[in-house]
Amino acid sequence: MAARFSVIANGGLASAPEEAKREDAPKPPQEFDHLISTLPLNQEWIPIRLRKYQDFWIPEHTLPGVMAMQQNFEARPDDLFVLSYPKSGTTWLKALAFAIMTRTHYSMADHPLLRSNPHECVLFIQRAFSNGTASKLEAMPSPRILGSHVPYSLLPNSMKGSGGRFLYVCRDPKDVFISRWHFNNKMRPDSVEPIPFERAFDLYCDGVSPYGSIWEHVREYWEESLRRPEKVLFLKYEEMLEEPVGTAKKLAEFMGCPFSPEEEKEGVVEEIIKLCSFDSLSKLAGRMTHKLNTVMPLQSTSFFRKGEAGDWRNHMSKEMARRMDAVTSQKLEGSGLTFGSSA
Ligand code: PAP
Repeated sequence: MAARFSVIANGGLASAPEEAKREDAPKPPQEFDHLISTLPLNQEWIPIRLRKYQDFWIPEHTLPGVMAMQQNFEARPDDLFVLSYPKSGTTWLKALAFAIMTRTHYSMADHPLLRSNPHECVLFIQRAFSNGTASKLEAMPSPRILGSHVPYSLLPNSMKGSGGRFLYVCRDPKDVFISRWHFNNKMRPDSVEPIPFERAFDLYCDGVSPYGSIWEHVREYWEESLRRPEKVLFLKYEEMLEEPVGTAKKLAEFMGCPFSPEEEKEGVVEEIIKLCSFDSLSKLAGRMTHKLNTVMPLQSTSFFRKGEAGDWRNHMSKEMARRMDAVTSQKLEGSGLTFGSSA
């Protein structure tokens, strides 16, 4: 069966060091600089500076892109969006969605995911706008697959009303926090002290972390998935780990390209799961191309650490875990959405 989707692997973007050297390198939009400078600022998640914008704390370097995206991004009815709060399983979901959509285009022996970071195969919309490379998105043939960490309420209207489909992945907020903590430390220059763990914990519980309150983020997308289940597929990282085959089939079904009985018999589902697995991608990461963020020094390997559920147990005291669970219960009360508790 021919997959319905065609996707540009590696959006053709130069690597950051090359970009930085070129005088004609794409520039972020400057029209929002003044407005951004007036927004509340938090500088504790070094090296990320956060600005409070429309109730969410957004990384300052991304904000011109988020604002430009809000104004200018034109979604198409057949777009597929991979959406998430950062550190919730984005890289994995991008890999799975990309591999499923394009499965008739590439052989497993010469697959783009063997050499390109999933973030290269599925580009972040806000990053393309902040890098001044949004024209690359427009040039992509339909149907496109694109990603974003932007909260639902901040999305451009064209995305909310486009008829495009959303894949959203969430994860136990305790593990997201631990993953964020490690990730931030990797981004930090050696000369800068890390944010103290307890302080990071307090800020996160108060919703002051990159892309704002995780609870507001997941709640908005969760409610949208209840309103429009045919357009929003809401996934949990922990369930993906437990049920990879069921997840891959659910994704293919939702994306409009279900696995045929022949594909299932031939083991295509298992091949895709293996290609996108943490073991496989983390081993390849050192050799993967990745569009390094122009502001933060990031390696492809930074996106693969442990890839497990429950690592919070190795970092948080019982008291901290109980406190975060209490925030989760309170913030998600009445929504019907729950996460595993520490009890
Ligand atoms: P991003 O928002 O910066 O893209 P994201 O991919 O959402 O990050 O989250 C990274 C987490 O997903 C890491 O979790 P950890 O720190 O607890 O280990 C990373 O290891 C995990 N991860 C990345 N790829 C996979 C994968 N293929 N399978 C399972 N987990 C993965």
